[in-house]
Amino acid sequence: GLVAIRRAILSVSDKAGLVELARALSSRGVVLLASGGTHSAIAGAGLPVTEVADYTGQAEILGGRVKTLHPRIHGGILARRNVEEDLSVLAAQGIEPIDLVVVNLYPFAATIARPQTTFEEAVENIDIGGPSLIRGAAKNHDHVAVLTSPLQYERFLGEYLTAGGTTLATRRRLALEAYRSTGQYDEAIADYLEGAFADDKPAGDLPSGLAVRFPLKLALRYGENPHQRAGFYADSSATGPNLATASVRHGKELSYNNLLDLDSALKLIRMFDEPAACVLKHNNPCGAAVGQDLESAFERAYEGDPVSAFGGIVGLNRTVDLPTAKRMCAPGRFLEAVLAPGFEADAFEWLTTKPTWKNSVRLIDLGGPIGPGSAAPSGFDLRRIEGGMLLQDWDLVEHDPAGGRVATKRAPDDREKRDLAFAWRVCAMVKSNAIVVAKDGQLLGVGAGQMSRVDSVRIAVSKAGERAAGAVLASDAFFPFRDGPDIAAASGVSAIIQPGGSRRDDETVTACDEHGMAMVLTGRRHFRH
Ligand code: 93A
Repeated sequence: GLVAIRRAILSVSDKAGLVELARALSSRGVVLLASGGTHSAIAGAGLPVTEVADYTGQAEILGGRVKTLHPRIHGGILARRNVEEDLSVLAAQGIEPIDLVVVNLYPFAATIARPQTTFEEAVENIDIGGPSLIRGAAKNHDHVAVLTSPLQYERFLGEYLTAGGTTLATRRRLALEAYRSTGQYDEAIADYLEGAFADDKPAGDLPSGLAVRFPLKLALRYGENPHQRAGFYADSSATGPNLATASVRHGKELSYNNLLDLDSALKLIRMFDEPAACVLKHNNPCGAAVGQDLESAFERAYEGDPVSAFGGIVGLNRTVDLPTAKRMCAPGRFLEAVLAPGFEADAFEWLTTKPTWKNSVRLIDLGGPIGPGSAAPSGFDLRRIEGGMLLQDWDLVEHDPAGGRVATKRAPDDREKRDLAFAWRVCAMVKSNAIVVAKDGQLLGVGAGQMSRVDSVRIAVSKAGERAAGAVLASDAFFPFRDGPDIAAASGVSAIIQPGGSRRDDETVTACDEHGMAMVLTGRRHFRH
C-alpha cells in the first residue's frame, strides 16, 4: 500500500502554502512539474521545477484554456502501476509516472461573488484541465495521491514524512475529498448558469436540482435518540445570524434536539421588534412574551407555564443583561440553553457561575442583532421522505396579521388587536393543530400537535385556566365547526384570529357574534407539521 513519490505535478490557483509544500517535496528528491504561473512561483523560490509545456513539448494554447491537457501528463497519472501493458505504453512513449497531483481550481465561486463580474469572465473561470487532473488522480488512487486545497498540505506532509510514502488510507481519503470538491465545483457552475439563464424558464419555477453545499459543521453525539447517528451540516450560502455562524460560548456540546429547539426559538423571536423571549420544549413554545425590557419579557415568558418551562430552551432578541440573567437563575428554575444576540459580560459571568446547573447550560451567541428586518432564512425548507426529499418556501409569518378582515359584528379593540398579532405569530411556531391563548403580550396556554382542533382548544384554554378571561385565541388553520369558538367563549376568551376559509365559516362567525367575541380572518394558514 505504501507508494513512494518520484514525480509530482502542481497546478494551483491559490498559491498559499505552495512554496513550503514544493520545498518539502523537493528536499525528499521528488521531481516537480508545474503549469505556467505555478512554475514561476516555485522557480522564484529557487527550487528546481520543470514547466509542463517544456515536459510535453506543447505550449499553452487558446489563452490558457489548454495547459495540462496532454497524454504525457494524463498517461503518467492514469497508468496502473501493476498492469504490464500500461507500463510498457509509458516506456514506449517516454511517459514518466506521476505519483502526486496538487491542483486547486480557478476560483469560480469567488469570481461570481464579485458584483462586477461579467458572464464571459465567469465562463472563463470554469476550470477544465484542473478537474481532469484531480479526477484522474482520484480514479487511480491505488497508486496516486491528490491534493485539492492548501488546507490539506500540512496533514498530508506529516503523513508522508512519517510513512516515507503515501499510504492507501491517505490516498483513499484524499480521493473522496477530491470528488466531493469537483462535485461541488460543478454544482456551483450549474447554479450560476441556472440564474444566468433564468429568462429561459417561467418565473417561480423550482430549481432543476439542488446544489450540494452543506459541509459537515458538527458531528453530533447522536440524533433524536441515542441509537441514531447525526450531524449538523451547514448551509454555506446562508446570510445573517444563524445557527451555523452562532458561537457556543459556554456549556455542554449541542445535541440534535437542542439544535431543533434553538431553530424554532430563533424563528420565533426574530418576528418581534420589541424585547421578546420564548421558551421551547420538544420544539413547541411553552412560553413566549414581549415586554418593556428583556427582563420582563423573559419573566413573563417563563411564568406563562413554569412547570413546562423547567429545562427549556430560551430564545431572546436582545443582548442578555444582568437583571435578565438573574431571573433565569431564580430558585427552582433550570434552563437547558439560552440563545441571544449577545451577552453582557456581567450577565455571562452570572450565568456561568451562579446557578447549580451552570456547567451544563449552553449559551449560544448569535453575534448580531435579529428582528423582522434581519436576513430571512436562505434557500428553501427541506425535509426527507423515503425515496426523496420535499422542498418548499420557508413559512414566513406576516408581521401584522391583525390587519386581517374583521368577520364579526364587534371589531377587536386596540388591546385585543395587539394580542391577536402576538398570538398569531406565536401560533405559527406551534405544531398543528395549533391553538394558543395569550393576553397582554404573554402566552398563557398552548394546544399543540393534536389530531382534532377542538382538542387543541380544550388543552390551550385549560392551560390558561382562569387567566383565559379577557384573553385572545389564535388558530393556525380554520375551525371546521363552531365547537372550538364555543369552548373558547365559555373560558372567557374575547377575540379570535384564524385564517378562515372553511365551508362553515358562517357557523363560526355566528358563534362568535352570539358570544360577543371579535374574530379576525387573516386569509393565510400556518400549518407546521
Ligand atoms: O483553462 S484550463 O481549464 N486548462 C487547462 O488545461 C488547465 N490545467 C490546469 N485550466 C487549467 N488548469 C488550472 O490552472 C489549474 O486548475 C489551476 O487552477 C490553474 C493554475 O494555473 P497557473 O499554474 O498558470 O497559475
